[in-house]
Amino acid sequence: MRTQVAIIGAGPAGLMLGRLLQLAGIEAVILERKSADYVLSRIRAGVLEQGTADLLARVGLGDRVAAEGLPHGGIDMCFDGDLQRIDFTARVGRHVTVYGQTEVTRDLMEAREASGALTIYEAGDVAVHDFDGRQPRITWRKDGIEHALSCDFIAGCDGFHGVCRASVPERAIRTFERHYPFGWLGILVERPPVSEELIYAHHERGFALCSMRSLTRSRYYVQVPEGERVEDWSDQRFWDELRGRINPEAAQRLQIGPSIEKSIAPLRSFVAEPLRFGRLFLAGDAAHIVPPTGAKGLNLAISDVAMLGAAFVEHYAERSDAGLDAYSARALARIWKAERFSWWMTSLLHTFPETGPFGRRIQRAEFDYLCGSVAAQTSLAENYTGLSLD
Ligand code: FAS
Ligand code: PHB
Repeated sequence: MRTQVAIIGAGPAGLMLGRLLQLAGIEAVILERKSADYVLSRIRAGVLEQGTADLLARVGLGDRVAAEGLPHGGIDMCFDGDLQRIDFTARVGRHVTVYGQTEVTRDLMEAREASGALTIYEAGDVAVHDFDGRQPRITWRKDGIEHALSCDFIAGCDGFHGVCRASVPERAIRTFERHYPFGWLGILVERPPVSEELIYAHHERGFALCSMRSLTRSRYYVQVPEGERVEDWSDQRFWDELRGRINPEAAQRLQIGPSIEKSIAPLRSFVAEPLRFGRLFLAGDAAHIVPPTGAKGLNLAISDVAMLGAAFVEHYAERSDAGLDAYSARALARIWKAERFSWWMTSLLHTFPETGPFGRRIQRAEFDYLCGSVAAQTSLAENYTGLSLD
């Protein structure tokens, strides 16, 4: 088998890249180790930057986002019960859209299937070969048979635990990591959201987030120490803890119910440099991880492949490698700004073992400054709704 671009991973990054290439008439095969149902079963992000929603519309997938997505013109920041709304529309003239990552993935999957482009699910033992030469290859096993695919380029869209970054020689890659001593316990519930917009709450007991998937389905999170087990958290224990961390008015309004999904996600900041190794390119979680506090993970994956897709189109359509040569530096410049914002939001809103009394006063002062400064609110709004690609 042969193709122009082999994409490893059918998450949002791989599927969006496949869509961009297919619309440009560039052949791409996606290899995914899990089943399509498994990929869709993962409950992850919930907020689309305006640039992400705009790109979905540009690739012909804007209808359901427009019909079912919830435009949000701001968020509420809460600190020990005090509330401050950040008005995105007034500050930067942009908004975000609440639309689950699962739905983004579903839209991309269905469009790919309708186009007839090849996605190989349940591809076992995927391996990448000779990406530093001129004839990269992919091998994998399926139904007990070994397969091979030669290609011009490999796009590593296989997430944090994927094979692509792991296949790069240690001497050729540098990684940067910040470990957080806590995780997010998340719950999905078929109840109306507690508030029209998201509430990000700091409390001495820990961070909490009130989010949603629709006007009838809500998503909530509480910060938990690392090592916590989800089986130690009954629904009631979760609701009690959430109520104790958000502002009293919201706690009063909270409609609780049986969880339809409950899981703990670890938090980390991670960046690999560079993002190109000969004919192998990394994008999305294969290249970086952000704590979900800034709602950047999914959106960064999409902006990476928007840049990489344009570079592949330039290579094939204009016979120019300027975009491919510039991809790593260009993507990393935006990735690091998102890492900074996600780290800043996490540092402001979470309790850390080493914070201490001085650290908590600094966090309070940061919140008070945010409440009183249009410049600070504009900065938050600019980052949360998404920086430009350049
Ligand atoms: P993904 O991890 O989504 O996709 C990679 C794909 O590659 C997967 O389908 C995987 O099965 C496949 N793969 C892996 N190894 C392979 C191999 N060897 N061969 C073939 N395929 C392979 N972001 C937010 O913005 N907000 C959130 O609230 C949020 N919550 C999250 C919760 C959790 C538990 C996790 C893990 C992440 C969360 N994220 C969140 C971040 C998340 O949304 C990612 O940023 C997003 O999925 C990145 O998309 P991809 O880069 O496509 O990676
Ligand atoms: C979510 O709805 O899952 C969500 C929203 C905003 C975040 C993180 C998660 O920052």
